[in-house]
Amino acid sequence: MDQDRAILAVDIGGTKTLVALVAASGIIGEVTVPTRREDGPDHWLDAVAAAALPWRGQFVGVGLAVTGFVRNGLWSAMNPATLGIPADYPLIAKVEALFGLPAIAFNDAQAAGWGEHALGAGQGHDLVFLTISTGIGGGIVLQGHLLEGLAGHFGLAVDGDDNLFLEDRVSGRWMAAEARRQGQEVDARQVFAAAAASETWALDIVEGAARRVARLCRNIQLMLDPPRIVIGGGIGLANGFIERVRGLVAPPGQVPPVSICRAELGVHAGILGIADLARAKLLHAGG
Ligand code: BMX
Repeated sequence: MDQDRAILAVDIGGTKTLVALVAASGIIGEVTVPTRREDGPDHWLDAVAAAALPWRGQFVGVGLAVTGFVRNGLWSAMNPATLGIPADYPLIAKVEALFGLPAIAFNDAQAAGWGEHALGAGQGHDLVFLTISTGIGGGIVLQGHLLEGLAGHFGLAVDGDDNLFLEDRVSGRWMAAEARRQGQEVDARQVFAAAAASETWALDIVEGAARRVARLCRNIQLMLDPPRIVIGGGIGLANGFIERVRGLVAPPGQVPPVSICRAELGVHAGILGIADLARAKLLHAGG
């Protein structure tokens, strides 16, 4: 029964953590908990274990899609403002000890890119996935292969002469900070609501973020020429954002701009992608 071979799939982002039991047939159950930024990774993993308690004994491995950089089982922040992970945190060793099961970990956007390639908007074709969320993450699938390591960390490209990260001028945290600068104590969701109500201050913020993402899409087209760019993440999927980005992408020369589509798996792209990767890597021997 495919439930016997289910994976505990975990997506740890800078704002929230999604914990799900995923079988080959799809998601069996899921819980979202806040990522308590100030608590640190031991506590984040304890919260994952607590959320997974009802499914104990029902999964055979753990797949982690995490904001930040993972190499050799060690987890670090690229932008500590997105999430303050201590350098070289032994993520795989900790998770394997916590659950007594094998684990794998990928960057969250890379896992989501794989999810969209295998099961979502990519339909088996190459793509670049962008998550516009607490930060901006990216996953690149070229010739059917997911690029690992630093590949796709578009949010850390420096934007302008002041060396600020691109994501620090686009993300949900930036939107809230911009709103605050203009005397509005609101979060990113409320910025979108105010933009939908045609409030000028909010329209300016959303438009500024969309213009930068449009520029990024054009640069990605020039560098990688993927058949499509798939956009997800809380900001990316917010009302009207993708349409705005599409409207702002300048065509590179005389060729049409890259096709930009919405993540079909929505907020589940990361857990579905990491579950698929975990199934391939951890269960392969068992067929
Ligand atoms: C940052 C970086 C990426 C991540 C992206 C989106 C850190 C902690 N994260 O660029 O690894 O993919 O944010 O992350 O350096 P999210 O938390 O917004 O999903």
